[in-house]
Amino acid sequence: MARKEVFMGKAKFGIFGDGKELAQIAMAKVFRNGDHRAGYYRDQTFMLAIGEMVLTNYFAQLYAHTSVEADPASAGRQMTGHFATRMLDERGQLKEIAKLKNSSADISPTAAQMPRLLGLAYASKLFRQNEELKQFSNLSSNGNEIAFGTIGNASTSEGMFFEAINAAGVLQVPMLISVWDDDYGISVPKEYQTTKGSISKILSGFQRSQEEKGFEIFSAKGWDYEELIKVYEQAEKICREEHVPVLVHVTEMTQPQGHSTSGSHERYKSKERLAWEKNHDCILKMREWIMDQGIASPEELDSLEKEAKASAKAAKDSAWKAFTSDNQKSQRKLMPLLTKASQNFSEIVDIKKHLEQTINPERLDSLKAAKKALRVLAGKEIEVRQEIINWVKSVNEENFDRYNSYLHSQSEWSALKAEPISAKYSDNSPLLDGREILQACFEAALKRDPLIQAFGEDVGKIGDVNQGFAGLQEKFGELRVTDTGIRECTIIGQGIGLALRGFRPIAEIQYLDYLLYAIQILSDDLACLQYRTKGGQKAPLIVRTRGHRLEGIWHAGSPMGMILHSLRGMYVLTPRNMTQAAGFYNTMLESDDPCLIIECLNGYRLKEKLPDNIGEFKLPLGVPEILREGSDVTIVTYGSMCRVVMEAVDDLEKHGISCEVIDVQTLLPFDIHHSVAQSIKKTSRVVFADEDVPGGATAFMMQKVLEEQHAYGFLDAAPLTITAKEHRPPYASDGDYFSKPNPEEVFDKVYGLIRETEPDRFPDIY
Ligand SMILES: Cc1ncc(C[n+]2csc(CCOP(=O)(O)OP(=O)(O)O)c2C)c(N)n1
Ligand SMILES: [Mg+2]
Repeated sequence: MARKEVFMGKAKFGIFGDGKELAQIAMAKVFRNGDHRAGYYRDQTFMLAIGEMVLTNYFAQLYAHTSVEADPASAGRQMTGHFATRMLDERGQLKEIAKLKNSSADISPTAAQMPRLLGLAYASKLFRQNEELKQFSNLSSNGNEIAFGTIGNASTSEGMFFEAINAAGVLQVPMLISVWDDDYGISVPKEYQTTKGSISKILSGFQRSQEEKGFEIFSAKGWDYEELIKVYEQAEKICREEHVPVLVHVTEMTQPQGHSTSGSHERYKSKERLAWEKNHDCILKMREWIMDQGIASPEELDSLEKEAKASAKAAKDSAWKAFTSDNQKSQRKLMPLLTKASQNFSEIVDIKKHLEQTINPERLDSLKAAKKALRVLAGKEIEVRQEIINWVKSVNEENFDRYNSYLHSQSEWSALKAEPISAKYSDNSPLLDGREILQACFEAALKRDPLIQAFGEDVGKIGDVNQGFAGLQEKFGELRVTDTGIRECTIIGQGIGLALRGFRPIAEIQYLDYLLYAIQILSDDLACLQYRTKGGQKAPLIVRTRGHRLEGIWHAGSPMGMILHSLRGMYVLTPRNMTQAAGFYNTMLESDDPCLIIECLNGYRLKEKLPDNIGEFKLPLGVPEILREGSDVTIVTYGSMCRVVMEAVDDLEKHGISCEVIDVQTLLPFDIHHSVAQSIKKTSRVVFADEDVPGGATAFMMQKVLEEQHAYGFLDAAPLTITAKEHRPPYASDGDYFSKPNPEEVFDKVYGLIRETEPDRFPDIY
């Protein structure tokens, strides 16, 4: 039915779970309250069977109905087959998820449900093993929850599948992953996907034994109900009771209508295969089994099927009716206005007619018509013109909520609403290494909130490579401050899953250069979670990393443009020293937004004064700090570049050039009160400086300041950027000096900028 809707043009795209129904019924029988799912687009039967989706929801998503009530998973934002439950209440706080059946929000990239699945399972281990967490009975019942994963056979070819499987085996977490195996990934058969053509066969080395921990691995045929039930019952018991990860390989599944609505499988499946699929369709097989068992007669089954069809049709019709009537509400208000306007303007008669004749009109059709009508009415002093303008304004507001809201948290815990608290110092505030400032901040945090977790490569025993967590594993135990394998993508997934289940994780990526291994999952899963569920789920994960400047091609990177372009939905904080970093950690640990905090890799040994209120002071986001006041030029920078710029500015001052230096502190959000524009008003010149490539984050800052802050009109000279070279910085001090901006380069460029207007006062140096 849904497929037909697509072919009739009532929906854009269809991808369905037919051929995979029976295993999902079996899985649903062992899925209990408190459990979590991370799966993919074939799971419609499972979602219906656990009662977390009704058929009208299913059709509402197919049509892209933007109402949360109609499509609770995504409010029309996700294409069909992207399931999710609403885990947050109206205020945006977690519901009592230990008592609910939960599904994390699906995403389209194949296998990208795996990293998050690991974290969802890891949470159970922590709830069971950490006594301090027993109080959170709203989040977990003693860690009894299983994280159920589903994945297609071909998607197991992805690297992150293997990374997550290995990590789950190491961590021994209750993760029950089902592979729906239909022998194909779109048109590509298993010979091209999997060694030996079987994922359970090649994973058999993971099988646990008496002596060694590992996985329990089962397989079952997708059309054999008794076998499926038996396997899932065993799998559940081992997984839930012993916290052993389990893989269930469900083979001999079919895909009766091909992969999706965008192509037919007759193009790539042989006649024999198509015939086999027909005979092994799991609904057909189930029917045979029911009759063999004498559970129901063919007539009874016929009538059940008839009923099912009728109820599906009724659900489809009612979802369509609700969708179209909601969609056309604003158009109904516009029509009389167009009628009124068309009395005097014949062009508007045509615009109106065109809109009336549009089949299944969408919101864009009426907005287009209104805007075209307003072009005709431009400059005309008639009442209806204002009425149409008001209509446009009001639909724009409504549509902003429908299509653009929830990029970030909109709750009272939004990081932007945090009350700042200044750092306090007294006469005996000690001067410490930067890393010790951070360590004091983390210690206070771990003491304050048992849900705070820190983990990553080398974070546990040695307290990270720069010792920000030094000694804290000893104090708080291995479950709170934890080493992980070298696996950036699933370190982030571990954090996402934990955060979804109510933890406050700090996941560490050892160096900024290695964020590339995790950027996909950060972008596809974490950054868009609130958005794609329209506030139905959140994962306030703090990603901690360090970078900008140290040594060599892979330890000195500052790929800020890449980050800014791919992580909208997260906040990106770039503190220049460890005190600022601590202030941001304190702010973010109390907010419910995810963020990336980038510490300066060359700052851990520099001396800083320890604030007396290290565990409490909070820095606001989007509020720059003026590091030096000046009148000739505004220099906008952040992170490690602050020190480079300050050195240059000292020299410039000696030559009579007065610079105002602004550390923007956070790139997302960027200078929310437009203080850079205020500064340019005074200096009339602006320089954007950082260590990214040309056109990277400096271009981002320039767009913000010139366009968004309207600073263009205050400028008397062309804006300037100072950046690193286009290549990565070679090893050693000279490699750095000739690749990254240095104080002499900053001096020369700023001097040159000032010389442009006062060549007599500032003679040519070279
Ligand atoms: C990273 C990525 N690459 C490609 C695609 C396009 N794509 C969508 S589904 C699919 C095949 C998946 O096959 P399988 O995992 O066996 O699941 P099935 O559809 O057979 O159930 C592909 C290639 C995608 N969604 N994500
Ligand atoms: Mg497949």
